[in-house]
Amino acid sequence: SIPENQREAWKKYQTKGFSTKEEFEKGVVRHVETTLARSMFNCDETAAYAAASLAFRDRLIIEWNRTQQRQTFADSKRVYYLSLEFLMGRALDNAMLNVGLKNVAKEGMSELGFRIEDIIEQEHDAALGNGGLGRLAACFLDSMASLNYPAWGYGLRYRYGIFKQEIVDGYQVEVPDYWLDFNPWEFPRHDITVDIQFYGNVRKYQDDKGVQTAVWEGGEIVKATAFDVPIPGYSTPTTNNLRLWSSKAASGEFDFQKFNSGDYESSVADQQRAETISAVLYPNDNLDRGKELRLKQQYFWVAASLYDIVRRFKKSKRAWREFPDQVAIQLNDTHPTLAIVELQRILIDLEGLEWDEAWSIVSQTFGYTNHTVLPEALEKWSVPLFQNLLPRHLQIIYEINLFFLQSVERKFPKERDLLARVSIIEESQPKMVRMAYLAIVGSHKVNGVAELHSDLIKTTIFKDFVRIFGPDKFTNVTNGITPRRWLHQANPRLSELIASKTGGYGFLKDLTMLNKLEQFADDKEFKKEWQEIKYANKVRLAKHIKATTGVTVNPSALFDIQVKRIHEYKRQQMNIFGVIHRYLTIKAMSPEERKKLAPRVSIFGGKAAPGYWMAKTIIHLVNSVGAVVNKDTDVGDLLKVIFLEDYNVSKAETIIPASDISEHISTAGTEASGTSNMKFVLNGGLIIGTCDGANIEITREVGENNIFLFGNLSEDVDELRHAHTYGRHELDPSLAKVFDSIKSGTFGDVNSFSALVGAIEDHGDYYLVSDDFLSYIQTQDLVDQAYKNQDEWISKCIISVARMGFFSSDRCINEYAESIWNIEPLTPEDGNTSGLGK
Ligand code: 73E
Repeated sequence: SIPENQREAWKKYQTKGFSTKEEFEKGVVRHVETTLARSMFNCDETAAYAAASLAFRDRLIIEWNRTQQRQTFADSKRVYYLSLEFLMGRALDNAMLNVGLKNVAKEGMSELGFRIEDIIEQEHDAALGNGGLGRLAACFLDSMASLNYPAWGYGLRYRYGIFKQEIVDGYQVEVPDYWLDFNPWEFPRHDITVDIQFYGNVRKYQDDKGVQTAVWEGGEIVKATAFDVPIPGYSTPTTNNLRLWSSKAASGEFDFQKFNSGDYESSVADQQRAETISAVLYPNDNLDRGKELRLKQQYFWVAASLYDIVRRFKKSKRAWREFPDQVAIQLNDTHPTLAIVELQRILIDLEGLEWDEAWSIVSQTFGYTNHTVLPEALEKWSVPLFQNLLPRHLQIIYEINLFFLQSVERKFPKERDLLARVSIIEESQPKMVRMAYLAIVGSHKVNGVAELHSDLIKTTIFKDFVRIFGPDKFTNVTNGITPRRWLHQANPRLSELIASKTGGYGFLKDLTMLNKLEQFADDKEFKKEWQEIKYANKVRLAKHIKATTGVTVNPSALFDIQVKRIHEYKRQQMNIFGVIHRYLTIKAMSPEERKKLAPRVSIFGGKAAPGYWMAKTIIHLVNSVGAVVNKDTDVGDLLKVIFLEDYNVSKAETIIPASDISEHISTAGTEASGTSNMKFVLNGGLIIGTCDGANIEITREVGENNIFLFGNLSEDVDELRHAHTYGRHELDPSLAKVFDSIKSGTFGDVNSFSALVGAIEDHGDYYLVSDDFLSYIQTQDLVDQAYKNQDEWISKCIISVARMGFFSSDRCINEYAESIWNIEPLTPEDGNTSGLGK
């Protein structure tokens, strides 16, 4: 309804994004001179990064606006991905590559006197996540945009992301990650706010017709403000939105009443308490600690997101029953499960729907992804805590549970044990709300993240629910990774080589095209180039190692890498025990024998949760072993042990392309999927691993000859643990020798590591380190043998990469879209933006 003449004026002055080098440079200089108030005389690399990012941001936001308009106009179904974690890493390189203007930017920056690599390095990682779960969410955003799905991410705008890890005297020290000093990638939406209520009471009353209504009153209000982050798709104009919520006291900067009455301190305290909600990411991976502030974060984020989603739906003036045709909401683990309760509350308390009608809408809308079977990670909230913070929600949970248990009783009369087992409320002291059960009951689909994991949840933790709801409610969607970041961006030379043999960069949109590489597995020239690229990547990592640890490593040695969060179930302790075993073996050899050995660099990296002592002890042991081994002249280049400080997304982009072998050695049945396993293989590294998570599917794809599998199977784990408990547990002899060396003080203070050794020797060896140790070191010997035959090794690597097409997160998102969300892509008519594909 805008008059024609006004339309014309708008059109005439419409902002256009740059597409040439000249336009880019113009944008950069303008930002340096106006936005940053600098000039060519004081434009350092930080300022150049800022200006280049702002130039790209200008471009992104134009496509972002168009995408949002297009999606609003089409009015088709959207998916909302709710995740407490989005581990995005850096945005500039990704934006340049996705819009196809990296070369333009490179040349432009060069003319202005900067190297693009140095500019990229200026960016601070957006580290709003712990590990695999958060990075998966980030890969999904990239795929959803690249495939043109109308999709939004919703999360929290933490002021502090995951802590920075420093290693001081071999110990982990945590340093706060304040990342918001300068963040050009977010758009504050001070006009988009939602008031979120906490605490208070519920008053029930009956109206004239005898209808009962519940009113949630009192308590306190916190304001949520939206910050939008544009998510550019690869080689498409689609630019989706990631909306992050930030918390603030509702009454503005100060409570003026308190202020005027002289109570300045308490008015500031209120303010700070509200801001605490979005202040910090909980640094626990695969662990639930049940802290009230965490529940506050969850409700704050879920309530703001749902308000936003419902507001958007209501604009369409459709009937409520159409809600599930317009909206799909995916719950990334149980962290957003309150969304189920909140939508039910909105529908019955605020919109006046009947319970059953509301519940049918709710349960058709949600899908729940489970990411773990570890008991310590399954979320439970104490009922008293819930009652205090969210009194109305607790009532609704009780009602949901009542109706659910009634339906179970109808279906399975006389199975009283079953009712207790599946109740959303655990009858413990205090009572607990079981979030996974609530998520299952309130969703239409539940999925695991790799085949083994999806089978395990059906036969163990959610077995009863399969009987109740039938097997079709439970499904598998094997995880994937975005090849844009994890191949094209992290390993540009390999990407270019692949493009030269597969007919261009099409494989970045359809990763199965990698299969064209298989015909070059024996091509001499191709293999030489392949090897040169791997070597160059190793040289780059060796430089990083030298610069950060002072240790010189030989790039021709076998690089053996394990980088991931430190956790007993991931068994970094087994890796370092294996390294000690290798060290002892070398020490016992004659100089002649040593000459036959394959030199190796054992590289570790990863953060321990600040309160996880055993994980911190593992880090300390790795560093202590490194300190001894790296200066031992008997050993020299044959073995180096490195701990890389502060493993994060941007470091992963340097580390992963440099691996020869990487370790994915969790106790069978504990790692739901793993995703770095996929990244390593995609970058031409082989893996040593257990039959766990996605390793199994990787083996199926690449073939058993191209992977080093070892260890007990998940079906044997229970029995082995049982045997340990009843004393039938003999320590593996080679492991016993390793323990002897630790106990004799070879690696420093004996007491430091007694808990680590004790967990295996005396406390049941829950993660079966001793049971798998022999098989592990034998398989490592096979790795050594295989690596000596470089020609065959490279062929294995090429064949493996050629067969990795399945593990693209694009495949994964298409599966979600089809089998869970029921949404279609919305392809932009103009198909392509200028400059793409370059
Ligand atoms: O196996 C990984 C999986 O690849 C799993 O451990 C991880 O999710 C990845 C993506 O599917 C995961 N993280 C968590 N649970 N599973 C978790 C739990 C609580 C807090 C933070 C993270």
